[in-house]
Amino acid sequence: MAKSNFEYVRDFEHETRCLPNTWIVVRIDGKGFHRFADLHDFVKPNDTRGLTLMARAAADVMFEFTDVIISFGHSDEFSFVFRKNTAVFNRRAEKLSSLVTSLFSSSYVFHWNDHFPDTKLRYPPAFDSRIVLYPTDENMKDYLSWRQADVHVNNLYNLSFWSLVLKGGLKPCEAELKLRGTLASDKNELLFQEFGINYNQEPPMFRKGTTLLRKSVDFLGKGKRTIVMPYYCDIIKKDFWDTHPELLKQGK
Ligand code: DGT
Ligand code: MG
Ligand code: MG
Ligand code: MG
Ligand code: MG
Repeated sequence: MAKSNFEYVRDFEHETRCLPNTWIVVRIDGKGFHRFADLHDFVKPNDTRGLTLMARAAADVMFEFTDVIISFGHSDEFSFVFRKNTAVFNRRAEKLSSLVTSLFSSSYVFHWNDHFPDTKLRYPPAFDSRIVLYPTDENMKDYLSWRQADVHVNNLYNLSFWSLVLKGGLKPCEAELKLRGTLASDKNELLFQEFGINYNQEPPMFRKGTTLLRKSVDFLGKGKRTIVMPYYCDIIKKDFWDTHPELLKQGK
């Protein structure tokens, strides 16, 4: 068939290929989840229903994209790490980023009722995404450590803040003032002295975020099945990578 006169518009299209031999990280983050969480009565500061729904949607992304070797999330965000030499969609950045995000979003909505059986979804949530490339294993591990360190900082602050507001009767601005300039040790002390909370005994999911790994397990004696397993452990220390040596090997 002859080409139409309009064919030339294709030449305006532009695609970005991710650099070869680099870890590809796609990170999604909920748009305006401050409001979304309020409107849907999320428990403050951590709502187990919301966190497990995020992990459920992330697992769907891992079922679809088998080159994701590890994902990590907390709050309204999740990071997906594709193995260094993945050839999925010829490493086209827009394809990867848009498909991960749209699958994540639709899965979040799809499974909403299972996690929030008594809460009607008030509007369709949206997620943004970005792609970051990391050339070395060390860079990629540091990226994940950075995200987990963020969980710790935010969670300690949010728990202190909401304890002061919800249990201590402080106004939000008073709680903010009280916490300004405090160190982690001060917040630990405040939680313990004023509210009897031992921070280290808070649920690991809240303190450490959710790490999803692919694991091969025996399936009712009918051979091996690969499943996506949640872990709520430290991923900053070297120990994590020693315990799961296959990650960096699969990652190549
Ligand atoms: P953005 O990402 O710039 O569009 O704006 P936000 O509002 O999504 O801000 P972000 O991503 O920095 O922070 C996540 C917000 O989501 C934060 O305000 C608290 C809320 N959120 C996430 N998980 C929970 C939860 O389990 N419980 C409650 N109450 N809020 C949560
Ligand atoms: Mg933000
Ligand atoms: Mg957000
Ligand atoms: Mg966020
Ligand atoms: Mg098409």
